Amino acid sequence: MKIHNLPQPVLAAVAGLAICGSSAHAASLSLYLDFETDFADQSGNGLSTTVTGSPTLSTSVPAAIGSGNSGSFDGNTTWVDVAANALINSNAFTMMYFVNAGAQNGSFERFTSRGGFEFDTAISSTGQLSFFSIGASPQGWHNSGTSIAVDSSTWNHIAWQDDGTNTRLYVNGSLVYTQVTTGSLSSFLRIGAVQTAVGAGSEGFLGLMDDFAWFDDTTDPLTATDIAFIANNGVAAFIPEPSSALLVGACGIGALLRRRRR
Ligand SMILES: [Ca+2]
Repeated sequence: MKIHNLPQPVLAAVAGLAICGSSAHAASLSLYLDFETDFADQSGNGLSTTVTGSPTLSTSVPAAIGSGNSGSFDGNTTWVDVAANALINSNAFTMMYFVNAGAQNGSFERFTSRGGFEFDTAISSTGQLSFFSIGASPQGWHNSGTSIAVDSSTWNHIAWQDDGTNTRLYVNGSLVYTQVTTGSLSSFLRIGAVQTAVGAGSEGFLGLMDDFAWFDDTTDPLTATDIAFIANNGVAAFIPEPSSALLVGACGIGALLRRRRR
């Protein structure tokens, strides 16, 4: 069957996929927490998550998303563990989230951590975005030389992209820092706390998070344009849900209508 013989709704869906350009990236989405109704993986891959404590849902969300809920972590007793999984171990990946960090909570308030200090991301006590690098060389915190401070009283989109050689930091869609790193990932991922024992003042995340996503960049890495798009529109706008034929169709129909108006 030739493509122009397809029924209109199918054509619209095909056009939507092609024009929205998201089908390839849907395949590379390894893990996605949208914090709408719970703290489970919404990527479709069914990665196992375990909630500790009682993180809550907040109606405060990034302007880029505009509605729904975010996850609220208390800094001491609440976090979400994602069990070790090959889908979050690739050498090339992008991990991203919106955060509203609020007041600092310890030296390196962890947005995320991995078992064995494989890779931690945080905000320092002086409000600088920081990460504990992947692998053994050069291992340690990277923050003091970067002076990448964010306004912790509001929402910011933070993306960490690693191509196997460099870790790059994007803030609100702009590349702000690059650091050579080596090493690999294999352990569990923790969202909202340091991977070791936590307690009062022990560097957990005190604030709000929304649209946490992990992309496997092995075959189709996110571009700077992709990252900026998500920072401005959220993950769901970048990757329509596979089951949302209506949304995909609407995207395609919208594009067709725009074409006809020209
Ligand atoms: Ca949300």
